[in-house]
Amino acid sequence: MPSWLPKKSSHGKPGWSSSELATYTNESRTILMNNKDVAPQTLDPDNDSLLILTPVKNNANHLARYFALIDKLKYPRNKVSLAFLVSDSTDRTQQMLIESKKWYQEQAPEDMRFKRFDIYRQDFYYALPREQRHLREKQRDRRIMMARARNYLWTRALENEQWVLWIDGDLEYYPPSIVHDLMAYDKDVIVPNCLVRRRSGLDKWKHTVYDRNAWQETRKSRSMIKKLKDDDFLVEGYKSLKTHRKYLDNFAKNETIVPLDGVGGTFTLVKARVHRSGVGFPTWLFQHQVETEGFAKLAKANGYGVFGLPYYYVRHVVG
Ligand SMILES: Nc1nc2c(ncn2[C@@H]2O[C@H](COP(=O)(O)OP(=O)(O)O)[C@@H](O)[C@H]2O)c(=O)[nH]1
Ligand SMILES: [Mg+2]
Repeated sequence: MPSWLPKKSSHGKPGWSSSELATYTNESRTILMNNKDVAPQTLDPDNDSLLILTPVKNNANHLARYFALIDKLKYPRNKVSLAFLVSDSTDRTQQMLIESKKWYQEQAPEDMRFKRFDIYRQDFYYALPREQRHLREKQRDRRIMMARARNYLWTRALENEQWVLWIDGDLEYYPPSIVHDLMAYDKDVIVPNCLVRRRSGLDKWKHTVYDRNAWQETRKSRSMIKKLKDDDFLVEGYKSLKTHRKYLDNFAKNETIVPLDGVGGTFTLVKARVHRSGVGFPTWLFQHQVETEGFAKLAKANGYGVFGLPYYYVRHVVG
């Protein structure tokens, strides 16, 4: 070993105190100890760079609005890269993305060009009729498939970006300032509250939480979890399975930002170093969860902070 190399990194996370470590499970302690000496410096940092990742499957009907929203984002274009993973699509999704890429990267005015615009294709041969996609018995397979898609996407697309932003292809609205707004909290993982808007009268709209995957454990949910078998799988939003979690619409008005234990993927800002340290989307049960909630649990087990904004809204199409 060259003598000039430091014996031990003086950067990165400070050592974990034994009282801090005592609050983690054995599994989490092992993960934490593995990551404790990672220094945050890289040779080619691209400060403020943002990689937007979107998995898509038969998403053609939503793509025009997807790009209209991206175009409204107040974030320097030359700092933004886009990457899509198309799977199992039978509609025009892939063709439309190829046309969009040509427009943005070759024909559009310079100031509309993205730093990168990548389209990947990977089929998983998983067919699930859209109207069946919320049946409880389909969730384990469906969410594992989504986890595979997300892992495929970030492991292929992530270069030296500093931030990763997951945006689903079927959002209806988010505020143009959202990227700066979320970054300002400087959290490892942060999500706004994803709502859906339904008509409830001639001129009336009713907003309810769409994404029930953003939650905080409660005393009741923890004691429910203690009684589970190792291979029991948890999902939200089913009357037949009460998880007793606290969702983003269960917080008081003054609770602007709250720690979470589960997140969804509709709009999720992640510091790229979280993914780079190996935290992806479990395709196996991790603490009874897979995909995005498994990701949140895994991030927390690695010592990262996971947060939600109960009163900052984005909107999903009626689905
Ligand atoms: N690449 C890929 N994308 C998918 C797959 N399934 C869903 N998607 C996309 O992932 C995002 C979330 O899926 P969606 O069905 O809207 O989930 P929901 O809103 O939670 O019901 C959307 O952009 C979909 O187009 C898949 O198997 N592969
Ligand atoms: Mg959706």
